[in-house]
Amino acid sequence: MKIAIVCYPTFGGSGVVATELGIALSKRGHEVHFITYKQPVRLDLLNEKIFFHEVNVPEYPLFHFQPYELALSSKLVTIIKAYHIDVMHVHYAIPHAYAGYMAKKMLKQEGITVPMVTTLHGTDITLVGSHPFYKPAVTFSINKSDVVTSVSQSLKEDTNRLFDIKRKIRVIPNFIDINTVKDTFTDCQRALMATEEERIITHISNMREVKCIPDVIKTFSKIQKHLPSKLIMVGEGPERGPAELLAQELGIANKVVFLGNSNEIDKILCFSDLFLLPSKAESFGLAALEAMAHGVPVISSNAGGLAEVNQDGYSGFMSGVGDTDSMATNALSILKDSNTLNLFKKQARLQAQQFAIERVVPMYEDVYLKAINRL
Ligand code: GMT
Repeated sequence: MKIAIVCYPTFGGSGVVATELGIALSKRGHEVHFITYKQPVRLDLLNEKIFFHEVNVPEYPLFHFQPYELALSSKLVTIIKAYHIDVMHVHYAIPHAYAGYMAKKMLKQEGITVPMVTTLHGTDITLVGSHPFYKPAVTFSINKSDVVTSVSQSLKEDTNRLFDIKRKIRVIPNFIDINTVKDTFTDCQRALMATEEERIITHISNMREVKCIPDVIKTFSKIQKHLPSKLIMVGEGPERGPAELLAQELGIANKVVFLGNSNEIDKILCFSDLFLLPSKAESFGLAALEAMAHGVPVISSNAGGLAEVNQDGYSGFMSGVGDTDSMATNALSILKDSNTLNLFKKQARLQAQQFAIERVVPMYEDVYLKAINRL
Protein backbone atom coordinates (compact mmCIF):
# COMPACT_ATOMS: atom_id res chain seq x y z
CA MET A 1 0.00 0.00 0.00
CA LYS A 2 0.97 3.66 -0.35
CA ILE A 3 0.32 5.34 2.97
CA ALA A 4 0.46 9.04 3.88
CA ILE A 5 1.18 9.61 7.59
CA VAL A 6 0.43 12.99 9.16
CA CYS A 7 1.90 13.58 12.61
CA TYR A 8 3.73 15.97 14.92
CA PRO A 9 7.44 15.61 14.32
CA THR A 10 8.63 16.58 17.79
CA PHE A 11 9.57 14.63 20.92
CA GLY A 12 6.35 13.22 22.31
CA GLY A 13 4.27 10.12 22.19
CA SER A 14 2.06 10.57 19.16
CA GLY A 15 4.92 11.60 16.87
CA VAL A 16 7.08 8.71 18.08
CA VAL A 17 4.28 6.17 17.52
CA ALA A 18 3.55 7.56 14.03
CA THR A 19 7.22 7.51 13.07
CA GLU A 20 7.89 4.01 14.37
CA LEU A 21 4.72 2.79 12.66
CA GLY A 22 5.81 4.30 9.34
CA ILE A 23 9.26 2.74 9.61
CA ALA A 24 7.74 -0.66 10.45
CA LEU A 25 5.27 -0.42 7.54
CA SER A 26 8.09 0.41 5.13
CA LYS A 27 10.00 -2.68 6.32
CA ARG A 28 6.91 -4.72 5.48
CA GLY A 29 7.02 -3.43 1.90
CA HIS A 30 4.65 -0.48 2.02
CA GLU A 31 5.52 2.95 0.66
CA VAL A 32 5.24 5.54 3.44
CA HIS A 33 5.00 9.31 3.05
CA PHE A 34 5.41 11.44 6.18
CA ILE A 35 3.74 14.83 5.85
CA THR A 36 4.53 17.33 8.59
CA TYR A 37 6.39 20.61 9.26
CA LYS A 38 9.78 19.10 10.17
CA GLN A 39 11.49 15.76 9.71
CA PRO A 40 10.26 13.60 12.65
CA VAL A 41 12.91 13.19 15.38
CA ARG A 42 13.12 9.42 15.16
CA LEU A 43 13.12 9.34 11.38
CA ASP A 44 16.73 9.06 10.35
CA LEU A 45 16.45 6.67 7.45
CA LEU A 46 14.85 8.10 4.34
CA ASN A 47 14.99 5.50 1.57
CA GLU A 48 13.08 4.31 -1.47
CA LYS A 49 10.16 3.28 0.78
CA ILE A 50 10.15 6.26 3.16
CA PHE A 51 9.55 9.83 1.99
CA PHE A 52 9.32 13.04 3.95
CA HIS A 53 7.31 16.00 2.65
CA GLU A 54 7.68 19.24 4.56
CA VAL A 55 4.67 21.49 5.09
CA ASN A 56 5.80 25.09 4.71
CA VAL A 57 3.80 27.95 6.13
CA PRO A 58 5.36 31.17 4.87
CA GLU A 59 5.22 34.11 7.29
CA TYR A 60 2.85 36.79 6.08
CA PRO A 61 2.44 39.98 8.15
CA LEU A 62 -1.35 40.05 7.76
CA PHE A 63 -1.70 36.77 9.60
CA HIS A 64 -1.52 36.94 13.36
CA PHE A 65 -1.70 33.11 13.29
CA GLN A 66 -0.18 31.28 10.34
CA PRO A 67 -2.81 28.95 8.76
CA TYR A 68 -1.04 25.59 9.22
CA GLU A 69 -4.06 23.37 8.55
CA LEU A 70 -4.66 25.14 5.24
CA ALA A 71 -1.06 24.51 4.17
CA LEU A 72 -1.28 20.91 5.42
CA SER A 73 -4.49 20.14 3.52
CA SER A 74 -3.03 21.63 0.33
CA LYS A 75 0.13 19.57 0.80
CA LEU A 76 -1.97 16.45 1.33
CA VAL A 77 -3.85 17.05 -1.92
CA THR A 78 -0.59 17.53 -3.83
CA ILE A 79 1.14 14.46 -2.39
CA ILE A 80 -1.89 12.15 -2.60
CA LYS A 81 -2.27 13.01 -6.29
CA ALA A 82 1.44 12.89 -7.15
CA TYR A 83 2.16 9.55 -5.45
CA HIS A 84 -1.27 7.87 -5.89
CA ILE A 85 -1.66 7.41 -2.15
CA ASP A 86 -4.09 4.64 -1.10
CA VAL A 87 -4.80 5.71 2.47
CA MET A 88 -4.16 8.70 4.70
CA HIS A 89 -3.39 8.06 8.39
CA VAL A 90 -3.57 11.09 10.65
CA HIS A 91 -2.16 10.94 14.17
CA TYR A 92 -3.59 13.36 16.73
CA ALA A 93 -6.98 14.81 15.87
CA ILE A 94 -6.00 18.49 16.14
CA PRO A 95 -5.69 19.86 13.51
CA HIS A 96 -4.71 16.80 11.46
CA ALA A 97 -8.12 15.15 11.16
CA TYR A 98 -9.66 18.48 10.20
CA ALA A 99 -6.99 19.14 7.54
CA GLY A 100 -7.32 15.55 6.29
CA TYR A 101 -11.06 15.92 5.86
CA MET A 102 -10.59 19.13 3.85
CA ALA A 103 -8.04 17.34 1.64
CA LYS A 104 -10.51 14.50 1.07
CA LYS A 105 -13.20 16.95 0.03
CA MET A 106 -10.88 18.76 -2.39
CA LEU A 107 -9.75 15.48 -3.94
CA LYS A 108 -13.35 14.32 -4.31
CA GLN A 109 -13.97 17.31 -6.58
CA GLU A 110 -11.32 15.85 -8.89
CA GLY A 111 -12.80 12.35 -8.75
CA ILE A 112 -10.15 10.98 -6.35
CA THR A 113 -11.27 9.10 -3.24
CA VAL A 114 -8.87 8.31 -0.43
CA PRO A 115 -9.91 7.06 3.03
CA MET A 116 -8.77 8.74 6.24
CA VAL A 117 -7.81 6.79 9.33
CA THR A 118 -7.60 8.93 12.48
CA THR A 119 -5.67 7.75 15.53
CA LEU A 120 -6.52 9.47 18.81
CA HIS A 121 -3.56 9.74 21.16
CA GLY A 122 -4.78 11.32 24.36
CA THR A 123 -4.28 15.02 24.89
CA ASP A 124 -6.08 15.67 21.59
CA ILE A 125 -9.14 14.33 23.43
CA THR A 126 -8.67 14.72 27.17
CA LEU A 127 -6.87 18.07 27.45
CA VAL A 128 -7.08 20.12 24.27
CA GLY A 129 -9.82 18.64 22.13
CA SER A 130 -12.57 18.76 24.71
CA HIS A 131 -12.07 22.50 25.26
CA PRO A 132 -15.12 24.43 23.95
CA PHE A 133 -12.82 26.34 21.56
CA TYR A 134 -12.08 23.14 19.64
CA LYS A 135 -14.79 20.65 20.56
CA PRO A 136 -17.20 21.17 17.60
CA ALA A 137 -14.38 20.90 15.03
CA VAL A 138 -12.83 17.87 16.76
CA THR A 139 -16.21 16.09 17.01
CA PHE A 140 -16.90 16.82 13.37
CA SER A 141 -13.54 15.61 12.08
CA ILE A 142 -13.60 12.42 14.17
CA ASN A 143 -17.08 11.62 12.84
CA LYS A 144 -15.93 12.33 9.28
CA SER A 145 -12.96 9.93 9.54
CA ASP A 146 -13.43 6.63 7.72
CA VAL A 147 -11.87 4.69 10.60
CA VAL A 148 -11.08 5.92 14.11
CA THR A 149 -8.60 4.18 16.38
CA SER A 150 -7.52 4.94 19.93
CA VAL A 151 -4.36 3.82 21.70
CA SER A 152 -6.19 2.37 24.71
CA GLN A 153 -9.59 1.24 25.93
CA SER A 154 -9.46 4.03 28.48
CA LEU A 155 -9.03 6.66 25.75
CA LYS A 156 -11.88 5.11 23.78
CA GLU A 157 -14.15 5.46 26.83
CA ASP A 158 -12.99 9.06 27.41
CA THR A 159 -13.69 9.93 23.78
CA ASN A 160 -17.19 8.48 23.87
CA ARG A 161 -17.87 10.25 27.18
CA LEU A 162 -16.57 13.67 26.12
CA PHE A 163 -17.77 13.81 22.49
CA ASP A 164 -20.86 12.86 20.54
CA ILE A 165 -19.14 10.18 18.46
CA LYS A 166 -21.08 8.34 15.76
CA ARG A 167 -18.18 6.14 14.66
CA LYS A 168 -17.11 2.89 16.26
CA ILE A 169 -13.65 3.38 17.78
CA ARG A 170 -11.21 0.50 17.41
CA VAL A 171 -8.53 0.13 20.09
CA ILE A 172 -5.03 -0.48 18.72
CA PRO A 173 -2.46 -0.21 21.48
CA ASN A 174 0.92 1.44 21.11
CA PHE A 175 3.82 -0.88 20.46
CA ILE A 176 7.54 -1.40 20.83
CA ASP A 177 10.21 -3.01 18.68
CA ILE A 178 11.76 -5.37 21.22
CA ASN A 179 14.44 -6.50 18.76
CA THR A 180 16.02 -3.07 18.43
CA VAL A 181 15.98 -2.68 22.22
CA LYS A 182 18.16 -5.75 22.75
CA ASP A 183 20.89 -4.46 20.45
CA THR A 184 21.58 -1.41 22.56
CA PHE A 185 22.51 -3.27 25.72
CA THR A 186 26.12 -3.47 24.58
CA ASP A 187 26.45 0.29 24.89
CA CYS A 188 25.54 0.70 28.55
CA GLN A 189 27.63 3.20 30.50
CA ARG A 190 26.18 3.02 33.99
CA ALA A 191 29.37 4.11 35.73
CA LEU A 192 29.05 7.59 34.23
CA MET A 193 25.84 8.17 36.17
CA ALA A 194 26.13 6.51 39.57
CA THR A 195 28.31 4.48 41.85
CA GLU A 196 27.89 0.71 41.98
CA GLU A 197 25.81 0.72 45.15
CA GLU A 198 23.47 3.46 43.96
CA ARG A 199 20.14 2.60 42.27
CA ILE A 200 19.29 4.65 39.19
CA ILE A 201 15.74 5.96 38.91
CA THR A 202 14.62 7.61 35.68
CA HIS A 203 11.81 9.83 34.49
CA ILE A 204 11.28 10.78 30.83
CA SER A 205 8.61 13.20 29.63
CA ASN A 206 7.91 16.56 28.05
CA MET A 207 7.66 17.95 31.60
CA ARG A 208 4.24 19.48 31.34
CA GLU A 209 1.80 19.88 34.23
CA VAL A 210 -0.05 16.66 33.33
CA LYS A 211 3.11 14.65 34.12
CA CYS A 212 3.07 15.72 37.83
CA ILE A 213 6.78 16.50 37.83
CA PRO A 214 6.79 17.64 41.49
CA ASP A 215 5.56 14.13 42.40
CA VAL A 216 8.59 12.62 40.63
CA ILE A 217 10.92 14.73 42.78
CA LYS A 218 8.93 14.12 45.99
CA THR A 219 8.81 10.35 45.43
CA PHE A 220 12.52 10.24 44.76
CA SER A 221 13.21 12.38 47.82
CA LYS A 222 11.43 9.76 49.95
CA ILE A 223 13.24 6.85 48.26
CA GLN A 224 16.73 8.29 48.64
CA LYS A 225 16.25 8.64 52.42
CA HIS A 226 16.33 4.82 52.64
CA LEU A 227 18.47 3.80 49.68
CA PRO A 228 21.54 5.30 47.95
CA SER A 229 20.15 6.42 44.60
CA LYS A 230 20.23 8.93 41.75
CA LEU A 231 17.35 10.42 39.77
CA ILE A 232 17.80 11.07 36.06
CA MET A 233 15.31 13.50 34.54
CA VAL A 234 15.09 13.39 30.74
CA GLY A 235 13.09 15.87 28.66
CA GLU A 236 12.28 19.54 28.44
CA GLY A 237 9.16 21.46 29.36
CA PRO A 238 7.72 24.20 31.53
CA GLU A 239 7.92 22.10 34.71
CA ARG A 240 11.66 21.55 34.51
CA GLY A 241 12.68 24.84 36.15
CA PRO A 242 10.31 24.46 39.13
CA ALA A 243 11.48 20.85 39.52
CA GLU A 244 15.11 21.95 39.73
CA LEU A 245 14.11 24.46 42.42
CA LEU A 246 12.16 21.81 44.33
CA ALA A 247 15.15 19.47 44.28
CA GLN A 248 17.26 22.29 45.75
CA GLU A 249 14.66 23.07 48.42
CA LEU A 250 14.54 19.40 49.42
CA GLY A 251 18.36 19.30 49.63
CA ILE A 252 18.70 16.61 46.96
CA ALA A 253 19.95 18.67 43.99
CA ASN A 254 23.25 16.76 43.99
CA LYS A 255 21.35 13.51 43.44
CA VAL A 256 19.11 14.71 40.60
CA VAL A 257 20.51 15.05 37.09
CA PHE A 258 18.54 16.95 34.42
CA LEU A 259 19.66 15.81 30.97
CA GLY A 260 17.24 17.74 28.72
CA ASN A 261 15.85 16.21 25.54
CA SER A 262 17.64 13.14 24.32
CA ASN A 263 17.66 11.00 21.22
CA GLU A 264 19.46 8.29 23.18
CA ILE A 265 16.70 7.00 25.39
CA ASP A 266 18.00 3.43 24.92
CA LYS A 267 21.35 4.32 26.44
CA ILE A 268 19.69 5.88 29.47
CA LEU A 269 17.14 3.13 30.03
CA CYS A 270 19.71 0.35 29.76
CA PHE A 271 21.26 1.41 33.07
CA SER A 272 18.05 2.45 34.85
CA ASP A 273 16.69 0.37 37.74
CA LEU A 274 13.27 1.97 38.03
CA PHE A 275 11.03 4.29 36.01
CA LEU A 276 8.70 6.86 37.59
CA LEU A 277 5.53 8.05 35.81
CA PRO A 278 3.09 9.66 38.28
CA SER A 279 0.98 11.51 35.62
CA LYS A 280 -2.51 12.77 36.38
CA ALA A 281 -3.65 11.76 32.87
CA GLU A 282 -2.09 9.30 30.44
CA SER A 283 -3.96 7.68 27.57
CA PHE A 284 -1.35 4.94 27.31
CA GLY A 285 2.07 5.85 28.71
CA LEU A 286 4.47 5.03 25.89
CA ALA A 287 7.44 6.05 28.03
CA ALA A 288 6.46 3.37 30.56
CA LEU A 289 6.33 0.75 27.80
CA GLU A 290 9.74 1.80 26.50
CA ALA A 291 11.13 1.48 30.02
CA MET A 292 9.60 -1.98 30.48
CA ALA A 293 11.01 -3.16 27.16
CA HIS A 294 14.45 -2.29 28.53
CA GLY A 295 13.70 -4.35 31.64
CA VAL A 296 12.98 -1.34 33.83
CA PRO A 297 10.07 -1.79 36.27
CA VAL A 298 7.56 1.07 36.42
CA ILE A 299 6.15 2.94 39.39
CA SER A 300 3.22 4.85 37.99
CA SER A 301 -0.07 6.42 38.85
CA ASN A 302 -3.21 4.53 37.87
CA ALA A 303 -4.43 7.31 35.57
CA GLY A 304 -6.14 6.56 32.24
CA GLY A 305 -4.59 3.80 30.17
CA LEU A 306 -1.63 3.13 32.47
CA ALA A 307 -3.50 0.21 33.98
CA GLU A 308 -3.55 -1.40 30.52
CA VAL A 309 0.24 -1.12 30.27
CA ASN A 310 1.75 -1.46 33.73
CA GLN A 311 0.62 -4.64 35.48
CA ASP A 312 0.35 -3.91 39.19
CA GLY A 313 2.66 -6.14 41.25
CA TYR A 314 4.24 -7.66 38.12
CA SER A 315 5.90 -5.10 35.82
CA GLY A 316 5.86 -2.55 38.64
CA PHE A 317 3.22 -0.95 40.82
CA MET A 318 0.45 1.62 40.50
CA SER A 319 -0.79 4.14 43.08
CA GLY A 320 -3.42 6.85 43.14
CA VAL A 321 -2.49 10.16 41.49
CA GLY A 322 -0.52 12.27 43.98
CA ASP A 323 0.10 9.45 46.46
CA THR A 324 3.88 9.84 46.62
CA ASP A 325 4.08 7.93 49.95
CA SER A 326 2.65 4.84 48.26
CA MET A 327 4.86 5.32 45.19
CA ALA A 328 7.99 5.56 47.35
CA THR A 329 6.99 2.51 49.43
CA ASN A 330 6.35 0.48 46.27
CA ALA A 331 9.63 1.64 44.73
CA LEU A 332 11.55 0.58 47.82
CA SER A 333 9.85 -2.81 47.82
CA ILE A 334 11.26 -3.42 44.31
CA LEU A 335 14.67 -1.90 44.86
CA LYS A 336 15.34 -3.32 48.35
CA ASP A 337 17.34 -6.34 47.16
CA SER A 338 18.84 -7.55 43.90
CA ASN A 339 16.73 -10.70 43.68
CA THR A 340 13.46 -8.79 43.83
CA LEU A 341 14.76 -6.14 41.46
CA ASN A 342 15.90 -8.75 38.94
CA LEU A 343 12.54 -10.52 39.12
CA PHE A 344 10.68 -7.27 38.39
CA LYS A 345 13.12 -6.43 35.59
CA LYS A 346 12.40 -9.78 33.97
CA GLN A 347 8.64 -9.40 34.44
CA ALA A 348 8.73 -5.85 33.02
CA ARG A 349 10.37 -7.18 29.86
CA LEU A 350 7.80 -9.98 29.59
CA GLN A 351 4.93 -7.55 30.02
CA ALA A 352 6.37 -5.35 27.25
CA GLN A 353 6.19 -8.30 24.88
CA GLN A 354 2.40 -8.01 24.94
CA PHE A 355 2.96 -4.85 22.88
CA ALA A 356 5.50 -6.25 20.42
CA ILE A 357 5.50 -4.42 17.11
CA GLU A 358 4.87 -7.69 15.20
CA ARG A 359 1.52 -8.06 16.95
CA VAL A 360 0.33 -4.48 16.50
CA VAL A 361 1.39 -3.32 13.02
CA PRO A 362 -0.81 -5.96 11.26
CA MET A 363 -3.78 -4.42 13.10
CA TYR A 364 -3.11 -1.13 11.31
CA GLU A 365 -2.66 -2.93 7.97
CA ASP A 366 -6.03 -4.58 8.54
CA VAL A 367 -7.62 -1.20 9.26
CA TYR A 368 -6.10 0.33 6.10
CA LEU A 369 -7.33 -2.52 3.91
CA LYS A 370 -10.85 -2.33 5.34
CA ALA A 371 -10.91 1.46 4.87
CA ILE A 372 -9.71 1.17 1.26
CA ASN A 373 -12.16 -1.61 0.39
CA ARG A 374 -15.07 0.20 1.99
CA LEU A 375 -14.76 3.21 -0.35
O1 GMT B 1 1.85 13.44 26.94
C1 GMT B 1 2.76 13.12 26.18
O2 GMT B 1 3.75 12.51 26.53
C2 GMT B 1 2.67 13.49 24.72
C3 GMT B 1 1.38 13.02 24.19
C4 GMT B 1 1.24 13.30 22.72
O3 GMT B 1 0.21 13.79 22.41
O4 GMT B 1 2.10 13.02 21.91
O5 GMT B 1 1.25 11.64 24.47
C5 GMT B 1 -0.01 11.04 24.33
O6 GMT B 1 0.13 10.06 23.30
C6 GMT B 1 1.05 9.01 23.61
C7 GMT B 1 1.18 8.09 22.41
O7 GMT B 1 -0.03 7.52 22.06
C8 GMT B 1 0.58 8.27 24.87
O8 GMT B 1 1.48 7.24 25.19
C9 GMT B 1 0.50 9.26 26.04
O9 GMT B 1 -0.03 8.59 27.17
C10 GMT B 1 -0.42 10.42 25.67
N1 GMT B 1 -0.36 11.44 26.72
C11 GMT B 1 -1.42 11.72 27.49
O10 GMT B 1 -2.49 11.16 27.39
C12 GMT B 1 -1.20 12.78 28.52
